[in-house]
Amino acid sequence: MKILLSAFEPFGGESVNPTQIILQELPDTLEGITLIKVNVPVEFDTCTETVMSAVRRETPDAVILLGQAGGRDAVTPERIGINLDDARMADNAGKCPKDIPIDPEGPAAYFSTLPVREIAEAIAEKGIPARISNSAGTYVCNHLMYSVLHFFAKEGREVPCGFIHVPYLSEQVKDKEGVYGMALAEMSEAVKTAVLTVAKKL
Ligand code: PCA
Repeated sequence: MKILLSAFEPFGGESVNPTQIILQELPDTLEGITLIKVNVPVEFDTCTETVMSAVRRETPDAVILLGQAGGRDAVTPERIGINLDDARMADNAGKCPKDIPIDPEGPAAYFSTLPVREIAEAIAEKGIPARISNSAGTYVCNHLMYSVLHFFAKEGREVPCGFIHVPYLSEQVKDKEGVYGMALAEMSEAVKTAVLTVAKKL
């Protein structure tokens, strides 16, 4: 069994993105599951193709996309990706779309095809803060979630796919008063738990 995991590069003035560090920490094989790790630029125009070319090459059994949602206080499997780009700040290529549909012909939204309830509960059972999120935002993470789900839907492929946001790492909030940070060990455990929860259902 193969599960593709994607991480984003740092953005928004941060020098790290916790998702990249999580992927570096995770083994290449987890309880017999091969983990395919993909590093994705924080760019509206290139993120989807980066993931889809890895999907075509590796034909994974499931796809788990990861991103940072600084300011959240839990690991949050996303329930829904919407057909909208509306950036508050430029992406890493300098692009700042406002009120633009991702695909004018596409449906308004896609639900995650990952078991989001089971993932959130399994992570919370380990004592790590986790809950379902009902909005992945309107920035690059939502763009990637919507676009990859759209590809699978158009191709009629039933590959479970979805997005999980993680908070800032503890190290990232040292200079941010009152902002939640999570230890790397907890985040890695959360992502491992998500992988095993998804794998159990395949
Ligand atoms: N988080 C951003 C984009 C990259 C990332 O890690 C987002 O939530 O859209």
